[in-house]
Amino acid sequence: MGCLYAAHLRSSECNITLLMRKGTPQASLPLIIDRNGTRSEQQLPVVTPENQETISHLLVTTKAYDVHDAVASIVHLLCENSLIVIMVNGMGLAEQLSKDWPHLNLFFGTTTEGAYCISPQHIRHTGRGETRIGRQGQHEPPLWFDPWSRAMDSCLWDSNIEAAQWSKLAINCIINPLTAVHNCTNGELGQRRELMAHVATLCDEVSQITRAAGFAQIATALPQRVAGVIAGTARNRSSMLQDVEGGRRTEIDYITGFLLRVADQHGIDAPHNRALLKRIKSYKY
Ligand code: KPL
Repeated sequence: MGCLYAAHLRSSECNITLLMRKGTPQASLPLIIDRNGTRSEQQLPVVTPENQETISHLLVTTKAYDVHDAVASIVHLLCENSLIVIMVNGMGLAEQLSKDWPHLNLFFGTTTEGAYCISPQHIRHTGRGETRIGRQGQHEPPLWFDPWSRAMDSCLWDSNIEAAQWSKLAINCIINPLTAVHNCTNGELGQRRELMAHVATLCDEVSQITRAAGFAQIATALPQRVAGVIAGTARNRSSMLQDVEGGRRTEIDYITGFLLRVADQHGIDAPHNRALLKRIKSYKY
C-alpha cells in the first residue's frame, strides 16, 4: 500500500522518498505499478533512518505490530511541525504511540484500494477503492491534504475517522480469523453452511461490542456490510490467512485483540471472538 501511495503522490508532484529499514543499500529504486494491463515505472529516492534528514510528512503502512518500532527508528528525525499518517489494519495504535510519544502529530487513514506485491517494488493495483484520512473531530482538512486528495481517485478527509476505522475493524474481526482458521477464501464464508453460522455468531458479538463502543449505526449495518464484503472479495485470501500460510505473525492483537479490550471495558463476554484469538495466537511463526 505504501508503494501504491508513493507512486500516486509522486505523480501528483509531491516530493516522495521511500524510507526503508536500517541497512538497505540502494540510493534509489524503480517502483512499478501494473493496472489493467498498463505499466508505469518511476525511480524514487530511498533513504534509511541512519541517513535521512528531518521528516516533514510520514505515511506509515507497515504491519500494525511494526508501527511502534518503525516510529521509534525515526522519532529523532521529526520536528515540531512533522506529521504522521498511520494507515494500517486494526486499531489501538493511537494509544500505544501516545503513551511513549505524547506530542506526535498523528492522523489516521483507512483504505479499500486493492493491491498486492508481485515482487518488492512491483505492485499490481487490482481494484480502485476509497481512502479516508483524518483526525477525530478536525472538520477542515489541513493544507497538506490537498495533493493527497488529488493523487488518488477517491481520497476523502474524514473528521470521524474512528468510525471509519471501526467499520473496517468490525469486518476484519469476522472475515480474517475465520478464513485463517478454516483455510478458505472470503467467498466460502458465504457458501458453506457451517461457516455461515460462524459468521452470524461472530456478527452478533461484534455488533454488541460495536454498539457499546458508541457506533450504533455500524452495529446495525454490520451483517449486511459483512455479506457485501464477502461477496465483493469472494476470491480473496484474507491478509490474515496469507500471514498464517506464510508462517508470519498475524495482526490479530490489533484486530480481535483490540475488540476484546473494548469488550472488557464494557463487561461483554464475546466467547467466540476470544476462542478465535486464542486459536490464531497458538500458531507458531
Ligand atoms: O481487509 C481485508 C483483509 O484481508 O485484510 C478483507 C476486507 C477481509 C479482504 O480480504
